[in-house]
Amino acid sequence: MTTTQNTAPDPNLTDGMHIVVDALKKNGIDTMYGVVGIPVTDLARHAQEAGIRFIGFRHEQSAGYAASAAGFLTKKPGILLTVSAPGFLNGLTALANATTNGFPLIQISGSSDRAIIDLQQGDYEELDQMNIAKPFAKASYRINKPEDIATGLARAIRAAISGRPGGVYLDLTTALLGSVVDKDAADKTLFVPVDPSPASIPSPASVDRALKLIASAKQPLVILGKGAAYAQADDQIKDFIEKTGMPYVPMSMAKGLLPDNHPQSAASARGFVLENADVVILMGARLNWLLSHGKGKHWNPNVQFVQLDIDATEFDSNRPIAAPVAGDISSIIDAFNTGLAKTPIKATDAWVKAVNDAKIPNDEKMKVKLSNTDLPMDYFCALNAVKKITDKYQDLYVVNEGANTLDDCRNVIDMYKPRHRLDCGTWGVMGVGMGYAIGAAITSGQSVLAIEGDSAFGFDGMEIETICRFKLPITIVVFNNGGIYNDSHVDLSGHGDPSPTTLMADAHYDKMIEAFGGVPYFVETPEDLTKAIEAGITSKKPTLINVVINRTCGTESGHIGSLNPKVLTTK
Ligand code: ADP
Ligand code: TPW
Ligand code: MG
Repeated sequence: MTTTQNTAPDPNLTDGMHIVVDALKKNGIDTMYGVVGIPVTDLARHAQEAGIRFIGFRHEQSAGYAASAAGFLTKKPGILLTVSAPGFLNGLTALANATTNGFPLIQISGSSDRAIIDLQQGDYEELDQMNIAKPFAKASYRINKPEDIATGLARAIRAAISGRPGGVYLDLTTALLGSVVDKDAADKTLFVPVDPSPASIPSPASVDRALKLIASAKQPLVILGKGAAYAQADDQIKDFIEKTGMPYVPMSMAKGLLPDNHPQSAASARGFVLENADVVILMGARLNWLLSHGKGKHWNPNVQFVQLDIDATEFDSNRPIAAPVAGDISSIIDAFNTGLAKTPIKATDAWVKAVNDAKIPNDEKMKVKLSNTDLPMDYFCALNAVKKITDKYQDLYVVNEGANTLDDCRNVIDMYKPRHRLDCGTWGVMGVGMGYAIGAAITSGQSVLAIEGDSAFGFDGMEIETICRFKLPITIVVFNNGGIYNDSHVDLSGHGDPSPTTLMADAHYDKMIEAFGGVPYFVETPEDLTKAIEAGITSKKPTLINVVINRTCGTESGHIGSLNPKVLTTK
């Protein structure tokens, strides 16, 4: 293949940008998320012309979150397109977040002239992007030659979706994008990788060891993680859990894998089951901070773990795993379901009863909290109003971020469908809300309800313009308690500055969406909140509901105050 300078249109010629688009299309990529500028503006135009949707954002970070949500929901890598240097860096947080959460994402970025970058001679938007991306990505590649475009994309796709999914960086230089080559020769380079996410079959010995350990348990427990949700093995998992009768607890993004109102859900007896389970089956869930690393007072000191994970390096990361099973969840659960004939497993009546008994007082306490109707509303009062809608419209996608807004919502709002809840995830990151909501709306076409703290919403609030521009069926609820965690009202500055946690409690976030033609609501009562949400999700019109929340009821750091270093306290 010969490379020449840019020339006038000639049907026998093509260029780097068109080859990229052709390669994406051939690989079934139907949507790109991003922000354009030099050198990728025409790449987005060509993609659109070729029938790939281009969802243009106001900030690359949100575009990256949207693409990674699409990746998690569909098992196909989401595509983020960014410009060089600052655009690339704005997207990098989303790339790192995707890697941390195990969401398949490919960030494709234009970059400047290699020769000038390498000698640091000050090119326009000069940055050594490929090397900077490496610690934040599963893989980081640069394509330098037009004949390597299809190979580069195939490598990126394989890295994003094989094994533990994650973020991949793909660097496209300006010279590559602008290179002009023979079209026939370029077409011949295109290909689709065969079986890019191969099944990973567990060894029979590991399956046998795991089933025997579970069968020996007196008080077994399943913990479902977002790896299990991602695996799309919903029916097999349900079958295994129902056949064995074991109680289970879903991690937040595994909620709905089995409906939260399933009789075997032990979510409301979480403390009790963690303290008492003698064998815990981690199904696509890591023993990270979200599970207190499997150690300490929250856990039965004699607990043994069975861990099902596609990434064998995960085992023993926090404590010894008695029965590791390496493989993909679908293949493992198939093997488990078959193995039950030889090694039957059935949770005992005594254990099931103990778990059910432990749920009763907690369910009662929750009922009392939800019945509070004092104004201004606290989180539970407001969430009870939201729950009326989420229980009625069970297909609704729910996006959720904040501190109290996150923790209380996770506990109150039941999910009924797999992969319908997206939240702050492994990092507890703020600013994912609008991106995740857009990714969910674009991939599903269904209504999305984003339940946002007022601080969380502020990180990416400008994306409501994107939501309105694309007329997406997204209803945003902003729980406005005037601050991060709460409005502590303490002025330690001595000259009238707001406190570090204070935001504007009297703000009208609803007015923001008016600017773009969306539907605004300002609500102060649970009745009005329920009505506004129902109107929003059934009309499918972009809607923003500012909910006045009691300024003092939130706790600092939500439910993870224990992780907050406090040594010498201030006033
Ligand atoms: P959660 O936050 O819900 O507890 P994590 O993100 O900590 O979940 O853990 C998910 C785990 O699932 C990761 O260790 C990842 O390697 C694993 N995983 C992801 N996809 C699959 C799959 N298809 N099969 C098996 N394990 C998977
Ligand atoms: C990227 C730190 C954790 S929770 C939170 C912040 C800023 C906001 C909590 O206030 P919000 O919710 O959303 O109003 P509520 O209901 O408790 O009042 N920057 C990033 N990520 C994180 N996690 C932070 C800062 C933080
Ligand atoms: Mg708040």
